[in-house]
Amino acid sequence: MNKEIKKMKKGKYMKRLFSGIQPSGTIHIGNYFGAISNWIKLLDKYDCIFCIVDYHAITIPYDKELMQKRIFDAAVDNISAGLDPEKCKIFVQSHVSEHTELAWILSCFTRMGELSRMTQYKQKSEQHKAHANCGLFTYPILMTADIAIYKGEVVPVGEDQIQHVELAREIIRNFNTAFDDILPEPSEILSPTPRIMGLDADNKMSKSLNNHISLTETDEDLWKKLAPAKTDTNRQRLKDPGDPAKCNLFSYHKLVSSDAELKQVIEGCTTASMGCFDCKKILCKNFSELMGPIRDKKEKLMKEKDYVLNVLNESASKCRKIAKETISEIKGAMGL
Ligand code: AQP
Repeated sequence: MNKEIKKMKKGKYMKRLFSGIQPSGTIHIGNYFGAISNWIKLLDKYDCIFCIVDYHAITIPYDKELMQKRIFDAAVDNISAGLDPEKCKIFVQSHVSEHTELAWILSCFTRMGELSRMTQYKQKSEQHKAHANCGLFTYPILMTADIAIYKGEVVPVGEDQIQHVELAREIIRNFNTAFDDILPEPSEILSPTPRIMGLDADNKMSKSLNNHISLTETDEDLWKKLAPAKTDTNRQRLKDPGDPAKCNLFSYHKLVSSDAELKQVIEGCTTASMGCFDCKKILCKNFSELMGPIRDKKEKLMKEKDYVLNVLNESASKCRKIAKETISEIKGAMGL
């Protein structure tokens, strides 16, 4: 039996939740609706640890001059979106070295065949052919260590990460079978919208595919992205009716538009009484309403650099304490 690691929060025992985000570019609405919005809902239910996973971000080519800015921006975007630092820990992965120490240990419990089945590895090694490296291949082991070092029990992620959480369970099961049942097997939690497609309508929205809408886009940039975005290809002319089910932008409408607006858009599209331009204008307004308060909070936080850095440092020091306890328990069990 796994030992249940739970923490007292407001007089109640809570399971530990872990999730991460890469500082590999602008946080986008795919990250928000696939993961971050769910993280916010779970803040009061779990003992939450969120990690800006910079070691994961170096598995693909990156600009070293931009890294610290991207880490800082990721922290600001997440806090602005609603990750209240009073209710969770938010820290940077490379600030707690036990993650990589445990990753090495867990690599000895991971089969090469399992790693080579990972869809993300196949896609990213294809996308970055000249840079397909061992770190990209062993990415899921580090992710397993990220979760296991805190004995994380639940992992809220987007659909693209389910396969990695499944592998994490298997790696941890292999470890537990060989030694004491030290590590809990984590379960994924999905948001109601676990896969947001990119503006290209062909791939999932991604930081590195340049098909994203940033979470803090200005109104002007928002419109620049939505105006030329693909809709149902049947709508060549204004009088051609369309099918919202075949329109990528309708999937965005479902994220932010009211029931009445959805009805209006369906009717307008299927009877050709509304053009794509007007449909996009409604969408643009609704995204802007979602982003407005996040942009305002971000503007304020960008001027409070010390506060943000303090949140990251304090969280890292609390996480380091937990990580040291886990690694020492693991080494003891392994005879190291
Ligand atoms: N399009 C998406 N739809 C739903 N969820 C998504 N997530 C990412 N894209 C979508 C979820 O967001 C969390 C953080 O993701 P990440 O930054 O750690 O890694 P990622 O999945 O690789 O995100 P990107 O944007 O595609 O980054 P790059 O281009 O750098 O690889 C995760 O829970 C993820 O599932």
